[in-house]
Amino acid sequence: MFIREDGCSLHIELEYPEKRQAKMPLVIVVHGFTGHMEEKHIVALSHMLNDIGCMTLRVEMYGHGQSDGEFQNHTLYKWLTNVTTVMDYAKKLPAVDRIYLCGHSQGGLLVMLAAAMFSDCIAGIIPISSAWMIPESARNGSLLGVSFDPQNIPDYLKWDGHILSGNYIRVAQQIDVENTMDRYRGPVLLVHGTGDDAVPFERSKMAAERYAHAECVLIEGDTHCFDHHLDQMVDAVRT
Ligand code: FER
Repeated sequence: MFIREDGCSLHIELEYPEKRQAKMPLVIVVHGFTGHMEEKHIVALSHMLNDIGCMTLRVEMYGHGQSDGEFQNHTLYKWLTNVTTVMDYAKKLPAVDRIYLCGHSQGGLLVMLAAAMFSDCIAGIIPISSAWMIPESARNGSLLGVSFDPQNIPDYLKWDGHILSGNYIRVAQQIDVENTMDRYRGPVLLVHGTGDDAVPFERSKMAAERYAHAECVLIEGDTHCFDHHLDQMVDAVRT
C-alpha cells in the first residue's frame, strides 16, 4: 500500500505474524542506497521477525522502489522526513505495543539518525552493514569511489551509469552522526559482514563502542548484502 507525505506517495508493506496477538512489537525495515523492499536480505529479516511474533513494516524511501521521487534527487533529509511520516503511521496502528527501527546500509545510517529524533518512541534500533561513514566521506570528498572537491560540490555525481545530485552531498556533509549516537541511550544491535567491501565492518565496531547500550555481531567473511551467510545475519537479529 501507499501512504502520503505532502505530495509524495511512499510505498509500504505491513505484515503480521501468523498468530496475531492483541498487542505486538512492530519492526520498521528500511533498504539501503539504490535498494528496495524486495531485496532478499530485507525480505528475510522481515519474515523471520513475523515468525517470532513481530509485525513488520517494510518501507521504500524517496526515490527508491515504488515510492515517488527521482533517485538522483534523494537526500538524507528527504529520507529523514519520510521516517517522520512512517512513524506517524506506525504509532497509530492499534496492535503495536513498541516500535523497533531496522535498516540496511544507508538505511542503517538512517535508523541511527532517526533514533536520536525518536528516542522517546522506539524500543531499539538494528543497523545492518551501517553506512554511517557517508557524512564523513561527503566532507572528505569521496563517495561511491568518485572523488570530488568537498568545498566546490559538483552539480552531479556520476558512477556506473547512475547519477546523483550534488544536493545529496551538500546534505550529507551537514550530518553529525556521532552527536546522534551520543543522544540515543536505548538498545542498539549492529550486524556486519567482515568481507563487506562497500562499508568496512570496523564502522559497526566503532559505533558499538560509542553507543551507551550496544552489541555488535560480526558475520565472518560475509559481504555487504550477506550473499554467503544470510541465515547467520538473520539469526543474529532473531537472537
Ligand atoms: C558510499 C558507500 C556506501 C555511498 C553510499 C553507500 C553515497 C551506501 C551503500 C548502501 O546503502 O548499500 O560511498 O555514497
